[in-house]
Amino acid sequence: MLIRTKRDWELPESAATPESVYINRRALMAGAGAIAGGLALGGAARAADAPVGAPAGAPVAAPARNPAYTLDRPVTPEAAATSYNNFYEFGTSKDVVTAAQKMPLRPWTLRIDGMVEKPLTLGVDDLLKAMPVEERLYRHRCVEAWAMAVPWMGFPLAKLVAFAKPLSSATYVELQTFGRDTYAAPGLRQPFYPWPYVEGLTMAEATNDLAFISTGLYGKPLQGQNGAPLRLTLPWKYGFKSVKSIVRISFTDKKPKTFWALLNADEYGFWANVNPAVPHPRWSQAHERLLGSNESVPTQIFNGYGAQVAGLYKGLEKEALFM
Ligand SMILES: Nc1nc2c(c(=O)[nH]1)N[C@H]1C(S)=C(S)[C@@H](COP(=O)(O)O)O[C@H]1N2
Ligand SMILES: [Mo]
Repeated sequence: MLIRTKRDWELPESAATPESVYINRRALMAGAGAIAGGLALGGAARAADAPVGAPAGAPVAAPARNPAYTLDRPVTPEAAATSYNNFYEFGTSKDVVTAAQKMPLRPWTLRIDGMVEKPLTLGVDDLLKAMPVEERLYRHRCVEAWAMAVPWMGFPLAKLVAFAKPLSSATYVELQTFGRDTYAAPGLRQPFYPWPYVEGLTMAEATNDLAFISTGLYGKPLQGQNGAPLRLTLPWKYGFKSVKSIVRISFTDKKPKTFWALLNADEYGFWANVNPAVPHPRWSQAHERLLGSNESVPTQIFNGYGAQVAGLYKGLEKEALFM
């Protein structure tokens, strides 16, 4: 977001959006109708009981959709959400699919450490067996002013926090993407960036029901480009908080030094709650472009999730709604 000379948000939409996201508008609306009508995603193509460790992108048994999370807009076409991505470990363009899919997703371990009863490293499939997987429809709002609405599979971050048994003195959670010691993704050679990618939340944010760890998308295991096999999903915050391909969760009593805040805290701060009233220094945040249709819609405070999260910021509004 910082060192490229040609930024995609400075280009006309037609130049910024890859061909693959232009899809027939009628097909999009038909798809949305099918979802609203309660048809299972993937329909007949979905295998009834594929193993938990099924390959990325392959259909798996559908977990129940949590009816508490509904959308005010059509579901984004799958082809758009899985081909227009931000994942700087694989390059700064939106086209990271080929590079990201080279990353091996198994074996994959998660390290749980910091202020916990007992530090632990466990395999991702052992973690998944211990977590209650469900499906949720969530909006996603990138700080670059594009947005999508997708069906994630996964489990509440609160369940992972409980599993980790943090000490009562822990006040923050830090989540980290793989570094070169785990997988030498090409973007990690860029010395300008403060690798590894780290994000953080207060304990109150991390245990709010909206905070989610995604393991799948559109009824299939998550693919590399979307942050497989474990990816944070925080629908009320700008997308850069939703750290991908997590290898470590750490508990601390110090505010985490996050990747984008280390680069530019005024533009990409620790809180990063979606707020249409506070423009980015180089563009407005009042509207957002929907991936797939390219429709422009007004941005909502907390990305429309104020009822669930505004209470987290009582008395903190001045900083938590600025950046
Ligand atoms: N490790 C890592 N996580 C990341 C990023 C990244 O570059 N590296 N980009 C973030 C940004 S800016 C956004 S908008 C979302 C994009 O997720 P998507 O590609 O699945 O839509 O991932 C976030 N998580
Ligand atoms: Mo983003």
